[in-house]
Amino acid sequence: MSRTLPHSPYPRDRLKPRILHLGFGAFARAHPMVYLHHGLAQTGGDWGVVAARLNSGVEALCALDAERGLYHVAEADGDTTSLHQIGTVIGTSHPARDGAMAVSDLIATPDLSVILLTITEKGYCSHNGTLDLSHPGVQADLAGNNTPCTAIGTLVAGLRQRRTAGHGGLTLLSCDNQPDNGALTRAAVVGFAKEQDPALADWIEAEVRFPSSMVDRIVPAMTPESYDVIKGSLGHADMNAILCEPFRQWVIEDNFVGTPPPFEAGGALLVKDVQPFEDMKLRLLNGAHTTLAWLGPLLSYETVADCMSDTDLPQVLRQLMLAEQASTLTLPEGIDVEHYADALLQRFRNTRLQHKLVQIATDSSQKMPQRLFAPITCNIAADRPWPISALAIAAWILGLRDLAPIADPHQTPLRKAAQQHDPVTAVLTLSGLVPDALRTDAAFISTVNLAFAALAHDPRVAIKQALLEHHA
Ligand code: CS2
Repeated sequence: MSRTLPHSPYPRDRLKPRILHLGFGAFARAHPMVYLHHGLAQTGGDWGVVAARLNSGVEALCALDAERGLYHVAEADGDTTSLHQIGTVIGTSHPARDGAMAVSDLIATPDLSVILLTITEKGYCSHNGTLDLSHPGVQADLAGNNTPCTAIGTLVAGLRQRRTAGHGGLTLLSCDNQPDNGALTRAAVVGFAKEQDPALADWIEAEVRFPSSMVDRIVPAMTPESYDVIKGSLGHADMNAILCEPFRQWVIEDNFVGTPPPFEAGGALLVKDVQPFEDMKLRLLNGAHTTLAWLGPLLSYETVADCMSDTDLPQVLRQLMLAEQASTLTLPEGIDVEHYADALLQRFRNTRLQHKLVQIATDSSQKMPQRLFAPITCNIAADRPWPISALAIAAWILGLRDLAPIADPHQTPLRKAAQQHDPVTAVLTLSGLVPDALRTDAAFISTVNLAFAALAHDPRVAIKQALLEHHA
């Protein structure tokens, strides 16, 4: 299938299909594959990857096949661009090209040990930490005969085949930005299996491990300019390449069936408890991202780095992180949160990334709960002010009302609610969106309403006012 290339720091012909990566997009190329690449270079081994997607992206997988899985990752900041040729992918799979059961067939193959997931928040088809049985995709997969369309249905179909083939369990490792993503994956997979076959659900609970993980690397969607940068550094085009920031972090719960792939040798941290790392990253980095994604357009900015050149926005983020989010966290041992926040602000200033706000704003209804609603709930309980978080939510509702539509699984009801006479109440009381404790809290709604009115009147003044509130 592949041969050792002069550039590969490990023999590619030894790699076997031991890892399946479901949802193989830009982040997969730039994050877990980079860890595996460096790990294999350190320790060797046979940990090859089959890159799979279920919906869009069959062309991207074919393009990867045409290069025998090889592609480049460019890590860029300031004047520096560092290139790595990644050789971990040994094959690809897509149901539209290879047959409806291609991916689940792979799950049942004896060499397979780990399934990596980057299927985005909505891919888990879950609500409040459990499988959403009213989700149309879940209903279709439960009604259908073995030709799943959701990631969860595909995983369960594959695990059923694996059990029948007698190959034993494996590890399902979520790499999506969700709190307790291991437990979430487990609940969705086991919940789905239970609906079909309780004995299969028992087998999964006994044989499959679901470690949680915190992933961090800023990987913007590729643009013509980023392909040009890569061409400039490489001397030729690579349409499979990815440009990202130099920073990367991966904290993984040490909970694998058998020996884990050499992620640790590639720089990952294996720990007993991921949660403090997850919460810190989701609230500080992702919470700040979501805040910029909606406040930035009100000041006519298009990228994260543009926002960082603003007179007020860097301070808005610092206050959000340190005055509103940090106090809601149990920090991982040894972390200096001011240092962490300042390092994040520095990462956001990376002008080489062209990280579009609209990319971050996508699927906001799936991101708000862990990034903003959960910390607001803690702040309300502790009687602490949360003026920047209120602005962020108000800016989201204003954007839903006034901006061109941005993809979101709840786009239709959200946009309809945002056109109502009182958009804040209409959006925040939609069912299944905001946690009940907030949805029914009149003080929460009126705080966001005030922020909304201020932003709609004059975003600059509203932002300056919110900044002053922490000093009041
Ligand atoms: C971003 C993340 O699009 C988004 O929602 O906040 O993709 C972010 O860039 C990564 O989580 C950084 O690790």
